[in-house]
Amino acid sequence: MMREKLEKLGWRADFERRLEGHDAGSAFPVRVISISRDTCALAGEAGELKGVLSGKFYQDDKSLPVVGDWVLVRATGDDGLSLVTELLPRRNFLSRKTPGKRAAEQVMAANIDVMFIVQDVLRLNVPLAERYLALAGGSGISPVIVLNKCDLDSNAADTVRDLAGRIPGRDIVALSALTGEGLDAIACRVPAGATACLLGPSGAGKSSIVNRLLGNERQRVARVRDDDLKGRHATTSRELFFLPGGGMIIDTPGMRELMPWDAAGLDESFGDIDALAAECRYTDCRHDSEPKCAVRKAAENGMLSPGRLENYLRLKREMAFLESRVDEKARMEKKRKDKELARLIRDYNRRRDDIK
Ligand SMILES: Nc1nc2c(ncn2[C@@H]2O[C@H](COP(=O)(O)OP(=O)(O)OP(=O)(O)O)[C@@H](O)[C@H]2O)c(=O)[nH]1
Ligand SMILES: [Mg+2]
Ligand SMILES: [Zn+2]
Repeated sequence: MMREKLEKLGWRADFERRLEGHDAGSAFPVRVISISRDTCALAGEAGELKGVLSGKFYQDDKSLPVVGDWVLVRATGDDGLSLVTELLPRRNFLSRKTPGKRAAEQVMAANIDVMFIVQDVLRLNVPLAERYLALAGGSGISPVIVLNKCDLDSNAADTVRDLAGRIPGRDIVALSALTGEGLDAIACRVPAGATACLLGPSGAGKSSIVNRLLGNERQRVARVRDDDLKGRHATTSRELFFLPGGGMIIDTPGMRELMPWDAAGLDESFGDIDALAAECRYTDCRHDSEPKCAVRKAAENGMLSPGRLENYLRLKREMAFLESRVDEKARMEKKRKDKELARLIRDYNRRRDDIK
């Protein structure tokens, strides 16, 4: 089938298999651009569409589509709305623990190639950057650290050099969304058909970057010295934009807290520590006070930055705590289901006895 238009939206030839079993005559694939309370903006072969989610998405545990997802829609009556009937399997996705106390997963965006971790160069927070890197680890999404507002910092080049030393082997770019300097580094990392996602704290300049790339003021940005906006987000929902070069970029609201959901990403993004750990005497070494710990030794020798180790251990502890809470939740859920099943069987037997 000809899919040129869809390929521009990020459709891959191997996605065709995901359509098997669906009636191609009535249902067709489109990509989710944005989601609001009851409708979503979609893009497909016929251009942009407005959709509503089928009721089945609201039944328990079914994952809801997010920005970047591919879904199947069916044209509905004359209200101009398409009915979203199916969520197609994701190539990958970015997810975190929902903010607050609940131990639940929140998928932020799906089918992503590049993740831009944006920070204000004057407020660079390395542990936070490492957290974001852990989010990308293991997903096949290439992370790029973006230091924005370089127009405000005459020492930006030193900061980049210093950062490169602290997180070796990472892609780092410095730019200014205000002057446009260095912005090509963003554009060239999002070639036609590729999808990028901007993440980072509020006020880092994510929406300003989008506006610069688009050449207009599509996204609302916080006004400078607007103290009213302190602690609030200028951007409140996620949205996918089409870049002039044919790539796509998702703007997201700033995140106050970031807790990666998948522990697998952690070891991958701290590969240096993982490699050192192989030399520890105990395979289950926690790099705490165990004898012959290669990781702690490296930190003492200056081979490994103590700050990096500390951040790794903190993240590791947080992830372990989160996992234990998820396990606990699953255990409670199973108990509830088992009880329910036992009740159903009891009722069934009772009714059968009544009939007899
Ligand atoms: N000097 C300077 N200011 C910038 C630059 N980029 C963004 N700003 C300013 O920083 C403030 C925040 O920018 P936004 O683009 O709204 O930041 P954001 O990351 O989208 O923030 P949220 O939407 O709240 O997550 C605005 O006042 C921008 O004008 C830059 O490169 N240089
Ligand atoms: Mg914004
Ligand atoms: Zn150890």
